[in-house]
Amino acid sequence: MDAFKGAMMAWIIRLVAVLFGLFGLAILLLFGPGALDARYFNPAPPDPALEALFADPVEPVLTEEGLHGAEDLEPGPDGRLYTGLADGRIMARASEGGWEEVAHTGGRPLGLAFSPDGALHVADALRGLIRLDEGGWTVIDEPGEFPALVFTDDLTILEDGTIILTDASGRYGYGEYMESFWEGEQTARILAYTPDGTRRVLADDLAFANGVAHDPDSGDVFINETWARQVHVLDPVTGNLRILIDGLPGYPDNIHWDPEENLLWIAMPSRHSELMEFFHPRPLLKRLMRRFADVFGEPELPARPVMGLAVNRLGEPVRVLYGPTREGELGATTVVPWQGQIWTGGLDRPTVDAFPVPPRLDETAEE
Ligand SMILES: [Ca+2]
Repeated sequence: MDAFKGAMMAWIIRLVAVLFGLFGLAILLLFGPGALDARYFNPAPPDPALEALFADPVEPVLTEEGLHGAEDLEPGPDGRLYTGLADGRIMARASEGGWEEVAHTGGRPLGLAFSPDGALHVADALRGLIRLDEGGWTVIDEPGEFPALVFTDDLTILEDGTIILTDASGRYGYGEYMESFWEGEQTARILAYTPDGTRRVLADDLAFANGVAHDPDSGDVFINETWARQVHVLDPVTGNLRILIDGLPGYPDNIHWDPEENLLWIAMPSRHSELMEFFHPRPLLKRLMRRFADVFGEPELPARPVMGLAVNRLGEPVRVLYGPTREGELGATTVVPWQGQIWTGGLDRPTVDAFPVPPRLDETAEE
């Protein structure tokens, strides 16, 4: 009997040791060195009615080469179309065609905007918020460690000269956006710079605030949260946010106000990832998934066709731009109407493309 008791005790001790070992391993995987700092994040699922709009792809009518990384396109006060490239060049295109280098930021230009006095301003991921004058570039706000600018992304300039800027993350800079996405971190800020030199945080704790634009007639400022797949209307005085459109089928990047039609064009460089969004509200599981991906490779990313959605002031869809899905191609981060066509470029696309203006959804419905 004593021999049996002894064997039983030894067995229990081994079981407890194994359980402790497994528990220790789980703690190490979840919280040990290199663990993903996953945050709880639970964005609204894509709206099926919005997803259904992206069904019939159209081909571009123009594809212009040699323009790698045209992250943002911006019509200038001189009638030309402007963009910044991955190598730092600022390019301009006249309506009759042909791109010309007009400046070089020495960094990585992302969002472009012109102030009421006609000066080009750039949200440069490496140089911060900069302005081009006759004498060259002036740095308005430098990048650095948070609370300095970390991921200077996009800007719009109001009629009174106030610059509204997005800093997409307080934790990750340019080239690290997938880390921000994995974590589901929400440290983006909207900053306002008034002409008297005051810098103010208008809104913070956002899930990768990226595109910003404004409607000069209503004074509304629009900003988006890329990971939350939503666009907000921002009060530029109080910083108050209200949702303009939610449940987008992809991750919004740059947005552009079209004053001729009073529409906000939203570029979505990627469809939403069902896998990642399953894990976002389950941070412990996501930490384990990150370990799994470290060993077995990254999960496949969703398709990245050109996707643009134009909505009115009520957030109702009015026009949809949907390009072909091509193997290995990355999506469009900017979708802008210019000279009777819709122009697109992308953070990591080699070309700038022009598409025919898609029909209005309200007209299609009446047919
Ligand atoms: Ca952007």
